[in-house]
Amino acid sequence: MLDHRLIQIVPSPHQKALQEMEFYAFVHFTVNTFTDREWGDGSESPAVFNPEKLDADQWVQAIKAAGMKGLILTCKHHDGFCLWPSKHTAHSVAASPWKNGQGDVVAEVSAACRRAGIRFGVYLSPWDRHEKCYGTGKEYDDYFVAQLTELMTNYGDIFCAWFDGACGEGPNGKKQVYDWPRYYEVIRRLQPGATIHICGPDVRWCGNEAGDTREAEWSVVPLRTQDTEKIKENSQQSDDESFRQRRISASDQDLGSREILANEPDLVWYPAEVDTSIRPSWFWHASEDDKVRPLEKLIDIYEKSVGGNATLLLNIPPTSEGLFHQHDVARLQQFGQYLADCYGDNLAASAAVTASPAAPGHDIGCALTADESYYLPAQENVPAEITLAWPEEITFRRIVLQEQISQSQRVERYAIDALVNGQWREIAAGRVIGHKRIVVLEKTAAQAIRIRIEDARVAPTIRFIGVYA
Ligand code: FUL
Repeated sequence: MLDHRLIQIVPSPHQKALQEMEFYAFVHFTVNTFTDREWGDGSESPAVFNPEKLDADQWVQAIKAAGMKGLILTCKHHDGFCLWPSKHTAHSVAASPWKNGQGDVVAEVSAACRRAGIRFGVYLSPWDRHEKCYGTGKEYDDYFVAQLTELMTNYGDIFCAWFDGACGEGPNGKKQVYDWPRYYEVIRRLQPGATIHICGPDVRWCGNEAGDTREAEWSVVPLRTQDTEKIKENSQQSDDESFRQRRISASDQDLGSREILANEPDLVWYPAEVDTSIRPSWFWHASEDDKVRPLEKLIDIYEKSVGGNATLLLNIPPTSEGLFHQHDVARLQQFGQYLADCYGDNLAASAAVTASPAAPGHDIGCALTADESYYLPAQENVPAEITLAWPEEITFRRIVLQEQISQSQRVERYAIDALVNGQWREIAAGRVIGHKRIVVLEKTAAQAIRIRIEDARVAPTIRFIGVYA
């Protein structure tokens, strides 16, 4: 059954650009790095902050080697300590012994990113356990907006503002009602290309911090999952726990199937981001130097998130010296090598490819290039089929499919068959493709592969097909 209403919902240019980035780094760094804590309480002395060997180029080279395209720095975490010399507080690097108070971590990291062609983004915690005016309403909003303005003005192009929903008590025992629409306005005005994540309208939290992705991660969802008035309301009611955890929880498995969307009057493009750490914790703890997650686990997280229509935000915490630990660096290097080895050679390039008749200008050849062009069947009704055949049997372990999301998310069910000894056998099936689906298989030998789009909102777009050994 066709549904033209749903495909009216498409990403904004900055949402599309974010999904193209696919994989980017989180860097958790603050006084906690020196006090061995995960949440500072705001009473930490800036005197503890002294990363004597800080080398932002080392961080950036390590994340680049892993194939990441951006870096989001915790410019201020819940403890309120600012990694830049903010004019609006004394609780910052300016009061620390690091570089005799003359340093600016945000400047060093953003410059290193620029040098390496990596995009830079900021995490600024609304919850501030140090700032005295936290919980007073407009006074704190003014403070927060002033800090946001510094970050959005003084550090070049920013690709993302990441807002955590945690909303606990300030040093005065009070809780703040965040003025989200006001915060968003600052970002839209000063960095119109930036996406606003989590407590924001552009990118939604996947619902867990373990690295898990839903099997069907839809990008078109009901407006209620990101309505800003709701966000305000909820933050007023929230207890210690972050309200975002209640809004979209890991147990809400279906956020956007056609059944869910059927009676929703207002829909939005709101894609998922999976955030997780390379270690058990977000901040560095010497006790976790031998607990860097195994390569196999990282591959699994990557293939389910990036390959499951979500972006992947992987945290790597610098040590108290201001460097990524050698174990993390080695893992990132291995991971980049895996990506290059696994996805370097597309076997689809040597296949004879046929497909259901195409709409003019959208023949199947469009799905074999890495550009924006896409295959579009002439007929609106599914099923549509694409067959790739090789002169000799090939072996493969991964199949990559992409829709052209500028045309919305259309595919609702797909299946893949392999031709083995003259017989077609179904080897995979699923629901969502979206920006990217990575189908992970046992090593399979076949002479041909057939991709069947069995259900779609309207004629499906296929932007890319990859087959990898
Ligand atoms: C959470 C925070 O409380 C953690 O410390 C961390 O920053 C994580 C990414 O978000 O809500």
